Amino acid sequence: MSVRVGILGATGAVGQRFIQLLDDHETFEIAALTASESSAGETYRDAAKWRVNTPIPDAVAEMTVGATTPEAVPDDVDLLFSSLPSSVAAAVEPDFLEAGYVVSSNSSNDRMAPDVPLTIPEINADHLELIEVQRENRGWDGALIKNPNCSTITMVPTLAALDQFGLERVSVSTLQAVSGAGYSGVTSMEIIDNAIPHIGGEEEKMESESRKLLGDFDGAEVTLHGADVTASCNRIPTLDGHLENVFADLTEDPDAEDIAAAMRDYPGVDLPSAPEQLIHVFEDPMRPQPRLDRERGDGMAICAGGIQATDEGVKYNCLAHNTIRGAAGASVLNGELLVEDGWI
Ligand code: 11C
Repeated sequence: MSVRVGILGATGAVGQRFIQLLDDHETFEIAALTASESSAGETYRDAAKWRVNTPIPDAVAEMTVGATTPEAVPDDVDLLFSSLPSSVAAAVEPDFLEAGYVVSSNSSNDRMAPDVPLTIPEINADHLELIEVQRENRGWDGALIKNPNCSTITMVPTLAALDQFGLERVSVSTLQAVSGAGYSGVTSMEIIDNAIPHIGGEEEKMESESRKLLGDFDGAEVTLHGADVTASCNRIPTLDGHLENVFADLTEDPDAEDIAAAMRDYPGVDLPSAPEQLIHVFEDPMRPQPRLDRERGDGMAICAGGIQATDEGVKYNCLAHNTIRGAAGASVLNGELLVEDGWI
């Protein structure tokens, strides 16, 4: 089966990752690219200012970029991936949904809307059924599905593995790569020999999105998970890969080996972009490290290490590639889930 897809916001940092990940994809064929008005009409090669570390795929380089409107996207496109800035996405995604498109979006608007599935296929694929509620509420033929913020995706699979021990409270402190800020944000050169102890809105996203992802869905609504989640988010001069230090209180008292086994054994899913092993657990206390470990599972795996069970709770580190597993790869995986579950 071949599904024709479009990318909204194709020239940005995440848009470029979409193009890289969709090159030679077994199901998806890129059929439309959109960007801001100023790029519309240009070839993708001219519009993109390509910065990904593989060449622009030939099939895409000479495609003409369209404006980000439903009229600019061919009718036979079945699925749109969105990496628009959230303020733009909030304004234009509804136009595409009203026009009947299914949109798998990385943009942060609407992630916490009660009728929008916020999904990581390995964690809460069942939440996709919220699309029925969404269509009834909003009256559109299309469907909107979101993936979470990259720092949330890095941590939540490890929390899902711990939940069998009774997850009560989570504190996390992040060390986030500069690529999370996009090309127009903080650059690596600007923060060399430095760290920035604040990322606007990031802490709130981690705190709320985690609880929605881990929440129970009864067919009509998601009840947020009862654990308290508190986050402190920091930018460091790493290019790609968010590293996070997690402290978790559990009702039970598993030892470090029980915790490692729970993470290692946490099941993956059978989708084309899913890693065979979702969580890689390291015993070497010097790992995971962004530069050494972010490409595991083609950038789609989660890494964990430094696991210690103490009287005060459990502590460990986790890591994921923020623009692959944490952004474009997450949306592609959700697109694959939409196909697998028959929504496309
Ligand atoms: C960062 N996590 O590293 C942000 C970037 O909500 O998808 C992604 C923001 C989002 O700055």
